Amino acid sequence: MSQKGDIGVIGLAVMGQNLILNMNDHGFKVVAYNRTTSKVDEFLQGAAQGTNIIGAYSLEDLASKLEKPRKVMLMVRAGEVVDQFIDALLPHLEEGDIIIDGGNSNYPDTNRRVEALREKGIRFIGTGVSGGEEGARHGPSVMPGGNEEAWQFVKPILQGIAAKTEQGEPCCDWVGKDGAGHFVKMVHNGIEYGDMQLICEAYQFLKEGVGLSDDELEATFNEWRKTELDSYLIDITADILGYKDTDGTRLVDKILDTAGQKGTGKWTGINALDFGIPLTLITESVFARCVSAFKDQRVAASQLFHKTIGKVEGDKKVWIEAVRKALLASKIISYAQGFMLIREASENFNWNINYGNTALLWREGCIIRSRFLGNIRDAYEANPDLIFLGSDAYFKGILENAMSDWRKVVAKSVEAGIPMPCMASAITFLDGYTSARLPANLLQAQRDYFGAHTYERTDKPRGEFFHTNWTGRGGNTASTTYDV
Ligand code: NBP
Repeated sequence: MSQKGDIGVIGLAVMGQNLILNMNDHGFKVVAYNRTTSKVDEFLQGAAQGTNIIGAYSLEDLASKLEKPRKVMLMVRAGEVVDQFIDALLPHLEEGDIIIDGGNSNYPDTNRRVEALREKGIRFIGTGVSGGEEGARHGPSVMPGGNEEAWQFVKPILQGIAAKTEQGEPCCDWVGKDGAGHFVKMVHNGIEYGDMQLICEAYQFLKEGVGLSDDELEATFNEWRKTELDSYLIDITADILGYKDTDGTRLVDKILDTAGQKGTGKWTGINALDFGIPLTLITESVFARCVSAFKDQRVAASQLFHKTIGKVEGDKKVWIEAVRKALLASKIISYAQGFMLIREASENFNWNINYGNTALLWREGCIIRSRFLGNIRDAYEANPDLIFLGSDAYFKGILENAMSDWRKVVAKSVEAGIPMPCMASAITFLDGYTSARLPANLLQAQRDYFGAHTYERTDKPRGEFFHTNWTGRGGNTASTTYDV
């Protein structure tokens, strides 16, 4: 072999194979390896036939076929397998070589790996890759973070294969040090959960409440493609709603109503709780999947409670428009919450994440790609310190314009007995966030009553704490240890 490989990829499942083919299309020479080495031959004789892709049959073989500094990308199952491959690779690598983990790793693992490998002279990148098979093959959204020294070496490859915006900008840029890339990918997945659940709530309300026919539903989603809701998930929903089974009826109606999950939505919710960020919508969307999984319990409870859904009376067209506005407004809240979480992590870990750039990374290539992300990018470019996305003039305008319809839809869903956890949580969040005064005065009084947790007073400066002996039986000592 005359010329050495630009990059090695380990893992020849759906993501690995397609990323390799994408790299090859962009002129990079790729060395492919897989634990089960028969898959290397299958790949070379199958999808990779006629390309410049080279096979490797051991990690030593892989390392020997790579240009230095070596760049090795792992596209294997996240978790222990990544650590196993790192350990197995180390004897074959030299100082300055680069390992890229492109799987869905949990960011604390990436934080740990960057540090551990830095000590060994190996530069580690943890990158989110989104867009599934199609994205991997023709342009994914790529969210790299980790050891910054490595970025210059992998940038041409990762930006080369990434999706591009209409203006030709790659949906791939440096996110930040350590696990920043994987954190942003995790939030991306959480947002995906929220977007999907919001669409499902709109679908159920219109189908079972308003009583739209299959054709009307399909037409509605096709119309929404032409609005600010224009996005990949609305596109595929329109397609799914139109898809007919062999007997001519809609296939979607025959699909069992239990949703699976792989954990990244849950991780997002757990991190929101850890960071103290009210990521209500995404967390509700994870719980909605949990409720859906209780199929047998739900069937039994529906009989026990004689559950029916009330009819939503009124002009169908008026309801469709109200639901569209409620969906759009709720989506703004979801992204606003997601960016609050990213900001909190960025400040906490000193990642220095550029929020406008993050929106750009998701603009194309990934599952949440949408026109809307272009507006988010504009909002953060205009004001990088924007704390709440809904305060940006464009988004504030949409929220205000949607407000009365949004309330009407959520109120009607409660009246009709149609579950709407995400749209309801979105408006509830906004009501709380825009309330200058909340009932937490009473809450803090309760805490002080039973646990002597103290309170601040509206008629005294912030930072002065008071304790009251509410019953006359307690002492005057405040608690420093009892936390509720
Ligand atoms: P999988 O997540 O199914 O992983 C398959 C690869 O992992 C194969 O190369 C397999 O080798 C290897 N592997 C496994 Br499984 N167990 C192993 C072990 N104990 N030791 C060594 N190798 C092992 O592949 P994927 O769906 O292509 O995803 C790759 C990564 O990208 C994952 O982290 C995934 O979460 C992430 N991701 C996937 C998607 C998607 O749409 N699928 C999208 C975005 C990100 P073998 O062939 O020898 O079994």
